[in-house]
Amino acid sequence: MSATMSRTVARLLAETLQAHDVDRIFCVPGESYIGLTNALSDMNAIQLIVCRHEAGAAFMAVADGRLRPRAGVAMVSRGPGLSNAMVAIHTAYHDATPLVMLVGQVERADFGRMALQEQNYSKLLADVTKAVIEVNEPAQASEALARAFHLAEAGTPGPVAVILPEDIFDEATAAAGNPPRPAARARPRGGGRARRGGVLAAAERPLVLVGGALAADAVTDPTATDALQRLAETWVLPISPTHRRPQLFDAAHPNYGGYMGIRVPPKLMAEMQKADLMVALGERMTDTVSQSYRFPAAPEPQLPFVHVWPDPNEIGRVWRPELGIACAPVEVIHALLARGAPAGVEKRRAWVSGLHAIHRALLEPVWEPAPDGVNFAAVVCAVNRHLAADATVTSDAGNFGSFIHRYMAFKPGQMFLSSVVGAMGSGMPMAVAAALRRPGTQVVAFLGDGGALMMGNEIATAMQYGVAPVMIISDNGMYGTIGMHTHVRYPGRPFMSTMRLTNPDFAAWGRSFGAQGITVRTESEVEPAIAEALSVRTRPVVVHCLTSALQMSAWRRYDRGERLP
Ligand SMILES: Cc1ncc(C[n+]2csc(CCOP(=O)(O)OP(=O)(O)O)c2C)c(N)n1
Repeated sequence: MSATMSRTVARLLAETLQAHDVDRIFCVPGESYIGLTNALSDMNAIQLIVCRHEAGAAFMAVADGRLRPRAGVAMVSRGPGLSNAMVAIHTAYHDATPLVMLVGQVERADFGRMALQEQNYSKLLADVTKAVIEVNEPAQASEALARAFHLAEAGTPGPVAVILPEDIFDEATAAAGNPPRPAARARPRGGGRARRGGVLAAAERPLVLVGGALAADAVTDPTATDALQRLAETWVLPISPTHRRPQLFDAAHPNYGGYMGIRVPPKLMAEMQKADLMVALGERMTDTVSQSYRFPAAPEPQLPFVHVWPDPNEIGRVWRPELGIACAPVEVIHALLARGAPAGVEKRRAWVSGLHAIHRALLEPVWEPAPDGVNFAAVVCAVNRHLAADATVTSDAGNFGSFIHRYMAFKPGQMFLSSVVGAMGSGMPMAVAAALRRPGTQVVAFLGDGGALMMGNEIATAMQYGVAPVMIISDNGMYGTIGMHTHVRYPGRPFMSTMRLTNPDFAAWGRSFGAQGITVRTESEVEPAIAEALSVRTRPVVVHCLTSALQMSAWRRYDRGERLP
């Protein structure tokens, strides 16, 4: 990218985006940045996906940031446009997903006057972004973008906003385009090798949690999950994928040590608590994974805790680790493989198989029919049977998701996408982004009736761009999760009526967009419906499941109030 030629700032920005490997931008158009859309329309290399809601556009960009090695990119208008996108930016911040948000702004001459839809983005975005970069100097537009990609992708990845005033796009500039900045990649230090290997070799009952940073490594380095499996086998380690990262380890592999999700079932947790070492390998660590800061206890873990995360700021922020390693988790896996397994790891065999046996028992497709609708377990188990080896599954937030984590046996090659921090509305847009990024593969979105009407409108975007995700909607007629929490915290108080939802016929709703619509009213209809839905592949499918509200989650049924194993 040369400095000699004069061009518009919009053209320079478009070329800089292309130089950063951007091939797709998700947007809802706005008058504040039409200069940039205009320039992008001259460049076939970047596809604009025009969405129906900025949250949808930004959730799609979040998904894209997980499906490829670069930040996802969304473009929204000022004020109302950005405000709509906030929920997805919040997810990117908590979930450590690289995201570049391009945001239109009022003209520079009007700054501070509260001009139409003007907002102070540094204030608005202070707690949900890594940086807000305001481009007030056209000559710095390209440099600002290069900085935004660098910051979004470096260390703990996250969202960066680039604020672009409406009047800069058509200005001529002779400024040079900025190429991408090479990522500085930390590796485990040689000196720490003995200690690292020593701690892991000595443990008799280690737990190894694998999370988001390893999922990111697996996108850049497809051998990462194979390497993890070899490490587990040779070093005799149990591997536990963390909350909403189930695709990192084959659930059927004998070294699978149990899913470390939201509220681990008591039997598995009791066994896990016998551990004498916990290694968080690319897991940032949250209240969810740590079972509300109890395992490991914050700030002083009750067992030696090794934290591997690509950012030293994060290690030691909440928990005091025994050992902190600031690098990509896959580097630690490779280093341990290169070192070779130490003598004596066989002593862990019984520990690994004990954890695995509990996990296998929990995976068993066991459930009872419910009196007031289809038990969603039946639907999820049917999807599990029909899921392709390279399928993508997305999940919105809600109790229906507990059935996915209890009954579906994921394996590497499959992809799982969700707002790890639990934002409703993410499931459908993420499915659209996955269907665009992984053409020809099966994409299944699980949604509650709450989430389906929050962001299910992006089925229109799927139709517009010719992709065919399958939406499976659990219609239990209420905001079930909140009903359950109300029932648990305030027993005897009404919740079924207060959390109730009046729903449309979702199959007919899907058909009105051009999708195929299927209704499941009884358990006997589940298997043929799912088999049909997953075989269509040519247009979106909506499977409307009339599910039980009494079966509150995969673990709890209202009429007995009990928690299953
Ligand atoms: C954007 C957003 N708003 C509110 C919540 C709080 N919340 C979590 S789960 C839930 C209910 C979800 O209901 P539904 O989609 O019907 O699924 P169900 O729990 O019934 O399975 C709500 C309101 C949230 N997580 N995200």
